[in-house]
Amino acid sequence: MGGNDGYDHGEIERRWQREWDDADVFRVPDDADDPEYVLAMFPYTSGQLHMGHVRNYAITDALARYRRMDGDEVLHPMGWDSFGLPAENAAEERDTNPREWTERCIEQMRDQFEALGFGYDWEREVTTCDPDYYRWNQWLFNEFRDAGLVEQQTAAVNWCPSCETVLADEQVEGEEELCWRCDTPVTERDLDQWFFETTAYADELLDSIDDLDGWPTNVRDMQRNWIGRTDGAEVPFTLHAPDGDEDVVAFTTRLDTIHGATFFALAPDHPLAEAAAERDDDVAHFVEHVADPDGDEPQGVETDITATNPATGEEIPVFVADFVLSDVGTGALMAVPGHDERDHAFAQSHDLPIEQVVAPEGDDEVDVQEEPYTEDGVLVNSGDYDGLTSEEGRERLTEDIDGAESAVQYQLRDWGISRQRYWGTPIPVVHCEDCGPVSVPDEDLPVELPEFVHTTGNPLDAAEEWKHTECPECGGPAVRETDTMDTFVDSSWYFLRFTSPDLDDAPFDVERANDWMPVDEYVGGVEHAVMHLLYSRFFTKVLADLDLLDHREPFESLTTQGMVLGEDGTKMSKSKGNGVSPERIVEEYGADTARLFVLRAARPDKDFPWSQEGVRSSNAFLERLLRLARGVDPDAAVDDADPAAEYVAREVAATVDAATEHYEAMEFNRAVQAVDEMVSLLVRYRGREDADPGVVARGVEVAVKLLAPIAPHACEESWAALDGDGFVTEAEWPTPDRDVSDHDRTSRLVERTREDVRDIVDTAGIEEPTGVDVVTAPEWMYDALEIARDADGDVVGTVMGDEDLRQRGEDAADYAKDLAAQAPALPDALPPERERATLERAAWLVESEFDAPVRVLAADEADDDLASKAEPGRPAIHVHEG
Ligand code: ANZ
Ligand code: ZN
Repeated sequence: MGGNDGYDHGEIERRWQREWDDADVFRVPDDADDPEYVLAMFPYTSGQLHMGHVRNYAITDALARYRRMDGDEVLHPMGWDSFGLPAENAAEERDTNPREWTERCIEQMRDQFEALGFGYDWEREVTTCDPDYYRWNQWLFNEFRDAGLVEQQTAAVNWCPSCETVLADEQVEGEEELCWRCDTPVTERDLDQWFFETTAYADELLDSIDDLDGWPTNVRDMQRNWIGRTDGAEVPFTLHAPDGDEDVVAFTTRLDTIHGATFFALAPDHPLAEAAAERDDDVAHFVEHVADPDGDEPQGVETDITATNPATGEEIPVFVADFVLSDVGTGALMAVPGHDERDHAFAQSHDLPIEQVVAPEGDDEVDVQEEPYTEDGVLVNSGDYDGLTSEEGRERLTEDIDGAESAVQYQLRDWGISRQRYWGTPIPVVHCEDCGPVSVPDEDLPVELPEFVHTTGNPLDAAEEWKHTECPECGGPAVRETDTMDTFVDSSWYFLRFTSPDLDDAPFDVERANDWMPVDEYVGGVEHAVMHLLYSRFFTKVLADLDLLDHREPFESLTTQGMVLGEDGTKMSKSKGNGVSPERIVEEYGADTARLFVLRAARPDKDFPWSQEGVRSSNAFLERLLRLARGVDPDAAVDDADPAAEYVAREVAATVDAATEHYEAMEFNRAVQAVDEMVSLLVRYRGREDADPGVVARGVEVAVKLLAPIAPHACEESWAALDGDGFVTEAEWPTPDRDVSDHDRTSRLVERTREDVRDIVDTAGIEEPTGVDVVTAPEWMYDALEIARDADGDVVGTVMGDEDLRQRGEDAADYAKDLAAQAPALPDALPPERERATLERAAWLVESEFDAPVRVLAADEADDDLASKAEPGRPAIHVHEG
């Protein structure tokens, strides 16, 4: 067994992975007493893990392992987000089919996960492209449809000509509107689409963000912005068209400006605009050939319609304009050129009147002919309303104008889930000429995907046999829906499936889901901050309303992990060649090193650059721990009569306390740092002749437990060397065996004293110290300090008001003045006995640093000169030489 004193990470890691597996240590019971749900966003099955994955999954694994050691039953599952376009593209390129390609990817990724030693309950593996999974997407679609939350709409959709697919707004990127996958400019198409009515939940989705205390602020803000609620008013204008009058409602955030509404505008596809286009070639030409909602300049054309401004009674012209969006508000707006940028630009180019109806508060003058004044202010040129503030104006006008009422508008749209692609969940609908779109009954689910065929269009369209079927309602001939679902449907409820993954008569077991949900800690990339999280929240709320769940929010706490950057500090990418392959790192240094490196480099939410040096030092750290564990006598008992032993034992207890707090805060980097410092102390202490082997053994055992969630294999190996019972993975999390509430104060005292000794040695240029005297202050000074700390303002008076201190005369008066000068920031010193005991216990550190004996003396044991320099919390020091 030649490898026994080296660190053969490959052998160690494989062996412990096998042992965990054989002992089923990561299996979790269905019904837990202390359920804790730790979840990482499941990966898309690309076939390759990158460093970002390693980080993501190392974070949840460390947390899950910590919670397990701390006594919880932890659900920490893994699955595969395995539908989606790339599989289809890969299948096209490689002349295979998406299923085979995906299955191969899953195999590879599972192997990589296993090599990294992540503790998943693989019995709960969930694969979204499995009919056993996606049939429940279909079942849920039916439920949602029955509940009135699914609709079909003909809609202009974003179309990527290269991917041949519809894109959600969120998948169209930047001002140039490029496809998120292939960067091709996106065009528009009209298609029949299926929608989930997310807008029905807009208010709740927005309002309950306030309660998501465990979410990062930026994600909460992104969700709020995405929902985009604007408060305003709806106000009807009477429009006079050649074929009659009609009231048209406009949405406005600035009803206070209505006296300045000098024209009215309709979206190009507003019914009245379409009617006008039929009467007027210019309007028709504009609507068909000129209108460009994305153009820089607002464009429009005047119609033969006029409108009455309900506030002024004036007749104003009505335009069809491309900056009026049909899916915003009511598709109609009152235009106020004096106070709105676009309206102003439009008025200038069409020579329309610009009127000021709001003035800045105070004496500032503005010229709205030059530039619109867009802030709130005081109403002017508004008749009876002059002098009101904008706020007051809005309120009063909402009350006074006939038909006006407060209204809100959302940026959130219904969620279009139709994709004209093969590799997704078939939408469970058949189209019948007589009955229209009919849901496939639950008992006929799943609607399985037909065999994949290579075609330029949608393979489902080409699957003739699959496509033609019978109408479930009338039995007549019908055609299957050939669209598949957005893969965000799959990921909107997978966290529920993990609670009962094999259930075959429902998507999840309601009772189990209620027990485990909500997910206690969810960790993943910030790129999912909007859609995935919003859709999951939407699903959860709908399921709650369908009585399938008792919870209305899926994720109690959320961590969005930062990026692993290349060594050059920029994003890792193939083209820049600054990427690092996890496989290679695992091969060369081991899984534990990779995990330790990514967790100690930064807090989970921060970016950090890759560092070869950091990898090497993580590896060296583990090797040192292992060596230490192999070198201690595990049976040695603790004999802490000795002050140095007591010092080390206290540091160990304090490290347990600190590291536990860091784990709770998921600050694994700080936990590692605390253990690192403790291990260094143990190594130094063990080098002493009189070191207590029991204290060392206890310290090493603690270090191994504290690091086990992060570097589990090396810690199992160390645990075995320490003769630990069973697996460290299943060991109990340590608790401090001593009171550590004083630790901040004692370590400050020790650190400061050591620094003072160093300063003296340096400034006096002492080459070989032969002894160090550490002298504590006389007791009366501690009394004085305590009185001063309680003093209310007059420090000198209060201190000298004490009979005993007054008798000390000048010494006491001087010290009182000293304290008065420092107040109110007076030192929080330990009581004299505790200060002395602390210094005695730490004396060995100074002894080993300077290789000279240390005496801790009370003031009356030292010469007066030296003693007079001591203060509570700051002993006087004398270094002997020669
Ligand atoms: C009159 C007005 C006066 C407006 C003023 C603004 C300033 P936000 O705040 O971005 O949500 N609007 C209403 N419907 C629209 C549509 N279908 N397409 C484009 N713009 C539309 O936008 C609300 C404002 O956008 C509304 O308030 C309306 O213009 C315009 F000094 O009404 B406002
Ligand atoms: Zn039918």
